[in-house]
Amino acid sequence: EAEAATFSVFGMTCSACAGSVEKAVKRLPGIREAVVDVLNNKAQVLFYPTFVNEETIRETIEDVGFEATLIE
Ligand code: 9UX
Repeated sequence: EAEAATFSVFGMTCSACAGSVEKAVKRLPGIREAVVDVLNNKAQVLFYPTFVNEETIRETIEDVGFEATLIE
């Protein structure tokens, strides 16, 4: 079953920033959906914990160049 995770993402200043975060997260195995909201500095991800976990997703967002914190 898919699990949901929400991250705060800081440093995104335009919608293309959000697009690059979504693209990077969706490229990971085990991602069902990723939605990034530049206005609210949030990323919501549905994932399958057999294949990926919150920390891997968080690090992937940081690798794109933004500061990410798991909030729920
Ligand atoms: Mo927009 Mo984001 O020009 O790294 S893509 S600021």
